[in-house]
Amino acid sequence: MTSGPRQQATTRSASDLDSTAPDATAPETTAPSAASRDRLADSPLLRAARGEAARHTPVWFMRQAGRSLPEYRALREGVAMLESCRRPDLVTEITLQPVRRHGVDAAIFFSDIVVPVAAVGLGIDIVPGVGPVVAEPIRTRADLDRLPPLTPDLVPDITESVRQLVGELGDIPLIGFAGAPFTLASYLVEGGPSRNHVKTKALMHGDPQLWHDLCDRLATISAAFLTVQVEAGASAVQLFDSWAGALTRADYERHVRPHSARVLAEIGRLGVPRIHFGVGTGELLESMATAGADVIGVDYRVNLAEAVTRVGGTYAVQGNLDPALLFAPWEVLEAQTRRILREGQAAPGHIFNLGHGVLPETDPTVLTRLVTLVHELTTRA
Ligand code: 1CP
Repeated sequence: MTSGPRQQATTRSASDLDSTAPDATAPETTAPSAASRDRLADSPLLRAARGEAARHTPVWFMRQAGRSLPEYRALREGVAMLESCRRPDLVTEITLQPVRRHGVDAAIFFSDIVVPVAAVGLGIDIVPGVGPVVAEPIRTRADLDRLPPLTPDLVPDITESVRQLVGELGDIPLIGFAGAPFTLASYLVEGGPSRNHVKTKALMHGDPQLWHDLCDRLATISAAFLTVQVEAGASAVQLFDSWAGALTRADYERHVRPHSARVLAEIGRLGVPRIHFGVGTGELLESMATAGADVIGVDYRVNLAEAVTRVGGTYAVQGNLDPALLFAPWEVLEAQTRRILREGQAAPGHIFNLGHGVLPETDPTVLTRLVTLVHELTTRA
């Protein structure tokens, strides 16, 4: 286990918890102290997400937990992906691994976008080397009955994992997440990962009412999954519409945005910052920005300065280093990081991240070095 500044933070938060323990009725309802809550609200990630100046530019990485870490691979040995997402001991440890190792400014809840649809009873598995695979895809009106609402009693383990994590993390924010309706629908309609989303688009255009009803059910499930995480203590959320970049702007606005907007509106009532991200969404950024998030995630194909302009200069942005550049010489990586940090200054807030997830072959020591660089370059006196 790598020691570092986050080690200290974990120790400090653990003692916070100890100090409140005598008043608590049960360990899982132990509330953090007011001082700890203030430190969390003042964390670089939450400040940047609210568009406020932070003591340094916060940095975390999509897919920071996972196969790039040998300690993750060791823990996952012999445990199926979906099972690992439902075991609080594993979820807590896997979520904390990159925080300890890299000193990132946020943890992202270890789960998967298909966990809530599996929890409502849909037959779905995550096949190694493939991704989510649905035994019987959703393609007819009758199939919608297989997507009932997600109620908290179906995911008590998620509540338990988040509570455990928040206790361990102290003043480091936990980002909860869910898949947006379009990206979830693509897996459910296609039956698995898809390059061209052919069946999904055929349904969207061939039976718009069924499409909307399907997305409506998925929006209800996603909003409920995020609500469970926030109510258990997640202090920000990210809505992943990973494959929205496959759509024209007109189709996105008509068939997709209203459903993502409903998820984001429901979470808005809980008062946590909302990040919205998709891949290949350069042409959609302006439309995505009006879906209701506070922070717009930018994929690596768009120059960050251009992205800030496209979203109107009023939203905080997150991104957007090309994950493939983690394999390039350090000087290249450093120059690109400096450029992105400079360009991010045009936005009210900037959260440094990759433009998509960490690739499994990535050398984790490069990620740690990158976190140090971002902090060094942006720490304010
Ligand atoms: O055994 C393994 O390690 C399987 C790989 C893996 C992991 C580590 C999968 C299968 N899911 C996850 C965890 C995961 N999934 C996280 C938490 C880890 C972190 O970020 O630190 C998150 C946020 C997700 C979200 C997710 N799952 C998305 C949205 C983010 C993105 O990358 O765009 C998507 C599209 C999925 C589906 C999925 N799950 C797994 C895979 C390989 C895929 C993609 C398949 C495809 O290409 O369609």
